[in-house]
Amino acid sequence: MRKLELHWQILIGMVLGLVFGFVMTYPEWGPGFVKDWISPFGTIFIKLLKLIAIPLILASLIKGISDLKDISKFRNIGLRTIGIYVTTTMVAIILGLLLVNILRPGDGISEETITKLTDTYAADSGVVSKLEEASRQKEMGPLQFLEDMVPENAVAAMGDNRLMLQVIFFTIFLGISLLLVGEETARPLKNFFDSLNDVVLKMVDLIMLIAPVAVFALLANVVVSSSDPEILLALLKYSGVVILGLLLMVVFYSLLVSTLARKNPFWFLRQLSPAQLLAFSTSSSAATLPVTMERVEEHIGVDKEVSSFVLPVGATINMDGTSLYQGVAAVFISQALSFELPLSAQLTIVLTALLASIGTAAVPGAGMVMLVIVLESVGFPADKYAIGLALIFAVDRPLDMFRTVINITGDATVSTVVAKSVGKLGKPHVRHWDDHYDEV
Ligand code: DAS
Repeated sequence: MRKLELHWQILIGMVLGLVFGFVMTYPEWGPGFVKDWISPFGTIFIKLLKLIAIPLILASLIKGISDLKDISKFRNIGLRTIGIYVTTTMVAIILGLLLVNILRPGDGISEETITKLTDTYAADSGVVSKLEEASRQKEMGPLQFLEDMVPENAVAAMGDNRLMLQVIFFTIFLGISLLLVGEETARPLKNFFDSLNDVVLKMVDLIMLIAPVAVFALLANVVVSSSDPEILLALLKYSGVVILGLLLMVVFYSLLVSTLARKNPFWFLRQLSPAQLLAFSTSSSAATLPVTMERVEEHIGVDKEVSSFVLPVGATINMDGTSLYQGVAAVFISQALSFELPLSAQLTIVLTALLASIGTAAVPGAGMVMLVIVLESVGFPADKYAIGLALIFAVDRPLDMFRTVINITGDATVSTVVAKSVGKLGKPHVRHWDDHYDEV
């Protein structure tokens, strides 16, 4: 029998994980069993993916830059990338604000629901830790993110996934210097990174062998840790607005892929789907990055000279799903607590949600931390932050899964569009039965 394609294997693992998780919510011992004996397999999988993210960025970015031959091309790719990233994030935020103002999900929240949510979550350790992290972020100066980009110790930076931007900074610095010393001198180092790149991509393939089991464990754990149905029902409209916005972002990306990259958007989304399913299961762009890179390079045909820069940078600073969510959540909380936001405040949200999504770490739940920065920017009363986060905490993890899918889909879309614009979008290395449908 033809081996099931990767995305079908992952999808089956996810569905079985959801079913198993629901079944395990009934027996008293169920949730504990899942957390103790099932969930670790998901955690191990995420750790394996993060383990190879840094070596993969290092190898593919060095190879990508050194293959460029001259620096002006790299500058060209960099400027186009940042420009399109900012544009797609602005579109996401404005789309989110339009939907939340038209559909007004916060108006229907009853007083007793607000009280129940506040009593349940305002003092929850998850909310408290996010508030503490947000206040640390607020203390930083406007150029702190630039300062943080420069590592003091390259090896230490590679030891911590949250410092991915520092690894990217160091690697670009090394890659450009490699270009400047001339081909002869650079050759041994270039050969080393070329072969390291191929070896690490093989490691991605090996790790993906356990993906179906891992996503089973991850989804089962999400289900047993989710909140009670009544609360979820109260937040259904809010969740619906976020998910509707995220789905409309997929339509937007499909338009970009078909008009600017001249690729069939259905073919594009199919090739990307294993990375999207992993993003959904892990809620982490950083953990998904190695698979996003492998899918974009090997299955969509984006040249490494583009993907090796655009995707790692995108995983850290381009979070369209998160920025849309922050726009919707900020206005939803204001509506629910009757704190009216004039149009000027909503325009402020466009800017602060853009900056907040750039500052959001590529790890689960980070988007909610930066939401406080957005709330503060529109003068939301500080003594109500905990209540505000409590209102949306119950559905934050499921929504994080959806917005992370959009985060990586946006990155893959921009890398494909930029590659096409600089003539670096070729035929996929890995042939698929439906590849002849790729051109529009
Ligand atoms: N989970 C984050 C990511 O990895 C996004 C978020 O928290 O909003 O993309």
